Amino acid sequence: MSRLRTIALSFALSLGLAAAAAAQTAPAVEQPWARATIGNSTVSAAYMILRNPAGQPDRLLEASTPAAGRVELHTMTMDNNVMRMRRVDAIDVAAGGATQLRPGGLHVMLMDLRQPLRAGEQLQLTLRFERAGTVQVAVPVAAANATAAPAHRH
Ligand SMILES: [Cu+2]
Repeated sequence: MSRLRTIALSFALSLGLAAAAAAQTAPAVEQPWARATIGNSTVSAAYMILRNPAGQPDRLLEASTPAAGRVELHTMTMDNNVMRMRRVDAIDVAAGGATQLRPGGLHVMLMDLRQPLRAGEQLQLTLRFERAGTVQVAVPVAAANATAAPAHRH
């Protein structure tokens, strides 16, 4: 192997290691999915697991997608046997921990959808974390009845 090629190889290797190190501290988004819309509804929600491998806590501050005019972070709570949604300023992810967004709980609320979401499609979601910055996620759209969830009312 030539000396030049050896240098090029070790450079590529160190780049790879740097990328791996960065990947270890950025939050990992696992099992993302969004619910298909019913009829001509313009609202839906996206769910996922946010995993934070960093040694410090992080917070999801904001989400956006070209597919929706408005995106909010929501939670759901039981209030006299009625599920109610409310907006939250941020979603915490503990250091070395994970936070699950799921039907009936925390979710990314998609509003003013530009077109209906159909199962099998994908939408591009941009998540902004307080510490880790911006993370892009491809979110597959699953059938409207993928898991039982209370109806959203806005
Ligand atoms: Cu909601």
